Order: sequence, then C-alpha cells, then structure tokens
Amino acid sequence: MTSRPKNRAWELPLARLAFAAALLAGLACGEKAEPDLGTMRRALGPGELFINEVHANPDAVSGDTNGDGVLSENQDEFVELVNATSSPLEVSGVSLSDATSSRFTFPPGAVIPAGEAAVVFGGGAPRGDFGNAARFGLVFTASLGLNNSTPDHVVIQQGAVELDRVEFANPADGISLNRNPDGDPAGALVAHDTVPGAVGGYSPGARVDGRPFARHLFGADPEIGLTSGGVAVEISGSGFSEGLLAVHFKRQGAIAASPGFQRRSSSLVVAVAPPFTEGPVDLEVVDDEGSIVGAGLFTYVTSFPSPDAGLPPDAGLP
Ligand SMILES: [Ca+2]
Ligand SMILES: [Ca+2]
Ligand SMILES: [Ca+2]
Repeated sequence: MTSRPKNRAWELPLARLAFAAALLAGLACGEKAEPDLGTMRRALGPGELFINEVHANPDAVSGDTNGDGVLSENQDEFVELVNATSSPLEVSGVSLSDATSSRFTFPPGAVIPAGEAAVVFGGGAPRGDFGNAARFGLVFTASLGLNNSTPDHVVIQQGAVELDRVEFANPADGISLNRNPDGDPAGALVAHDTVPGAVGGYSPGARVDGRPFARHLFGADPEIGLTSGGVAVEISGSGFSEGLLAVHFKRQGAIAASPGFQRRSSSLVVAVAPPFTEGPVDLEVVDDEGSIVGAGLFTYVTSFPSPDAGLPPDAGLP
C-alpha cells in the first residue's frame, strides 16, 4: 500500500518528474550501453540502496511515527531506505526481510530519486510529508514485526544480491537506530538522538534534523508569463535555505536573473520573472547551499489569449 500525496496539485508535476527521471535513466543506461534501453531497470550493487534508519521499538505513549493518530507498537515501526547514488534508482522487486521472513517488496514502478528516501512503516495510514517521500509516492506499509529485545536484523536484497544489512538488539524505547553520520551507508547504527544535529528520537523519510534528504524544484505558479516579465512566480520546492542568493530563468546558454525574489519558507520562493524570449525556460534557485534547477517549469508567451477571442465584435461587452 502506498500513501498518496494529499495535495493533488502535486500529481501533475510528479508525473512530469517521473517521466523526466525515466528519460534520464534511459539515457544513462544508453551511455553505459546496457542492454535494457528505455527503462531504468538494472541490477543494483551493494550499498547503492541502503538502510539509514530502523525503528523497532516505538514508544507506546508518544510514538505515533506514522502520523495517523494511532499509537501502535507495531504500525509505528519503520525502516528508512536511502538511494546512495546520484541517479534515480528503480527499486521494484527489492525486498526487505527480518530474522523471521520477507516483510515487504517494492511494487512495480517504484523509483527513488537521487539521494532520496523511501519509508516502510509497520502499518496504519501514514499521514505526513516524511521528507519528500510522500511527494514521490515512497511511503509504504507492511507488517514488519521488528524485535524489541531478541536480536533481529533487517536485510534488503534484489534477487540473491544483498544490498545492505543491519543487526540490532534492545533498541531504546521510542528511539530509532540511525546511521552516524546520517545518510552515510558506512556509518555505524546508533541511537537517533545521539547523531549530531538530530531533533527527537526518529525521522522517517527525513534527515535526523527533519530536513528532506534532497533538494528539488517541484513547480511554478503561474506556469506562464509574458515575455516582458514582471509577474511574481511562486516556486515550490524542498530544502530552500535561508541564504537565498538568486533566482534564474534560463534556456540553452541564455540566462536572466530575477529582479526581485524572496524566500517564504523552506518549500516556497517567490521571484519576479525577468524579461525573456518566447518559450519554456528552466528555473534555478541559488542559495548558500548551492543551486537547484527545475527543467521547463515556466513558459514565456508574447500574449495571452483575449478573453473575448472568437466572439463577434458586439458580443455583450459593455
Ligand atoms: Ca501511528
Ligand atoms: Ca517491535
Ligand atoms: Ca531519517
């Protein structure tokens, strides 16, 4: 079962992202001359997908990790898996097991973007962003049954190839086990609240401090503006830092800087569109952590269709 984004406005941009990701992955496969051109399916290597966080022992009073309002020592267990590569990974068919049995298999079409996370909760009806996992359709549920005291392990594998394995025993009540450093596949598994920067006892789908794993631009509103510029464009995304430096509108070597921009939140920047030539442009948000580019998110037009276009000259205008 998959948790869908609550805000349906995300669905179109997500479909575009998935399509773009599929195209990019197909191209990447083509460059490597791998046989399965046109899809991103390929054999994963150990460590390309890894277990970053395991929560086996949710607190019975304060441990509603899946955000569904129900405290459950089983449903609020979770395992967080992270794509360690700089490319999208198709993970369909990758399975997750514990000491007892296979517990979960990623469904067909499951793709984890570069550096992003997927979360498998023990059950319930997960509600929340979970970093960017919900927006990418990467929040799942399955019966996990992770032991609280008897030694247990979590293994992820594709076919017979083991991608990652963690072992644990007696995790503290209400505190997950997390890689240290966070997001480092080679990091040791330690109590979440002892990882530098951690906020709280667990962080399903997010970094230990609650930020999303990767930064993205998701969309623009409006998506269309005049070539003369001037419209204020709301750019939605993730991980915008407080040190916003510039917003660029650009296409194939041509670049124009927004004459006025403001960070409203970690997920929203507003920028005045500069004048530009007709056609689609990429948007680039530059802050003190680097730059984030969204391809083709905005389109310049020379004029908007007249609201009375097609009507006879005397069609009721006062
Ligand atoms: Ca819950
Ligand atoms: Ca348990
Ligand atoms: Ca986490």
